[in-house]
Amino acid sequence: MVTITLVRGDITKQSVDAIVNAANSSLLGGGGVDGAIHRAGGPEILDACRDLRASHFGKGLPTGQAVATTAGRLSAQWVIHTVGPVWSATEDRSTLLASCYGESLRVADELGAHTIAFPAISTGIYRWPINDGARIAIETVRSTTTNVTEVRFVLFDERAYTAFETALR
Ligand code: AR6
Repeated sequence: MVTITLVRGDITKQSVDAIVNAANSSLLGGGGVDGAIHRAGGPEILDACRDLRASHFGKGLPTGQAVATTAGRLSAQWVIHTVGPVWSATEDRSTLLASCYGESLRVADELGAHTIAFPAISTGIYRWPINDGARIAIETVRSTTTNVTEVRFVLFDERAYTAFETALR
């Protein structure tokens, strides 16, 4: 059974087997949690991402999918990059957001990762409303069959932490 834990803080500081990055399709870095992970993990992560672009993901990583690289200098062993959907008021993209969590857990299982830390995917630069983003995250993890034993949500601010606390109840 998977245990869900909530932590307020910086995902790059977590000691877990795998850290999930809220990336973009280019896999070549960006702001938010993506920028923080590349800064803290160092150039090895970007090198691995460039290799992925040169091989399997020539057109980039599609929204809702996930792929792993080294975690460079981070204490985690792997970074699992996933691309969340940009929030849309006119189109329901929640299946894609759920897919980010489900696919990341599938990749974690492939790697043999037992502990994994997620940020609140899409709820920053991609503007997904935090309460709905938290609900989708918790529901998806709860309904996914996985060998992962701990899923840790690392929430950057009080508002995100409260949203996840509410979704967990
Ligand atoms: N640790 C944990 N959570 C964080 C951290 C951190 N160090 N930094 C920010 N957050 P975002 P998105 C929270 O914008 O919405 C990038 O440019 C933040 O408060 O990082 O999926 C990518 O390259 C928010 O709750 O990701 C893409 O272009 C959550 O992490 C785009 O942003 C996600 O915010 C992806 O946008």
